[in-house]
Amino acid sequence: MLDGFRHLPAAFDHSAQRALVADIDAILRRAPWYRPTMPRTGKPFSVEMTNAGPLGWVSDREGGYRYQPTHPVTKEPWPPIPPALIRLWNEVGEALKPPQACLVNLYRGRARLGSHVDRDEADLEAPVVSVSLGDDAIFHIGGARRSDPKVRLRLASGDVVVLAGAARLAHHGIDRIEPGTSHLIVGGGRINLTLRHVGSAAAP
Ligand code: MD6
Ligand code: FE
Repeated sequence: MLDGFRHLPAAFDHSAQRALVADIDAILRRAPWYRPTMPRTGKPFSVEMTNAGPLGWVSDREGGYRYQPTHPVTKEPWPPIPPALIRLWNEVGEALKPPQACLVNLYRGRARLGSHVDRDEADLEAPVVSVSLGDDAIFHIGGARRSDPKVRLRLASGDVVVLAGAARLAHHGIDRIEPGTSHLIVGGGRINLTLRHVGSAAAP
């Protein structure tokens, strides 16, 4: 069931985590947090988001889930993906298909991310690679069907998750974060960086 799922605990040590937080601060100066809304209902996400890379993942009531080259509020291009994340991709991702989008998720308080499949990419073959920073999170992953049995695991700061093979289209999400388990992020909370190759149809 979880063929292609990899959890690499502590892939980034504390100083590498601090360097990633500095990279995120630089991204935020050009592409501030915004709160996406659900397609059709317009219900706000509990997670705030921004992106880096030629494309960014966005969602709103009118346009739904999609990739676009500009920030939905500032209308500016997304800043580049930090080199440390390109290196991570080249180590654990698909070297022939570069990462085109780095989604940055911020969880504070009771923020969560419901069970979903990452399938807004034109190319669903390349793996999806993520890095967790800050507070621990309870992550779940199941199978191709929403009703498939799920396993839960704790993602800590510096952990990397890879969804490849069969796990690429598995349902997964964040049940909750555990506030106060890390002091990495000023103001507390958790940041997850998700790297994706989007594919030709959506490329700029
Ligand atoms: C999160 N992660 O950890 C949400 N998706 O905050 C994801 O949705 C995710 O960690 C695809 C691959 C890895 C992930
Ligand atoms: Fe996901």
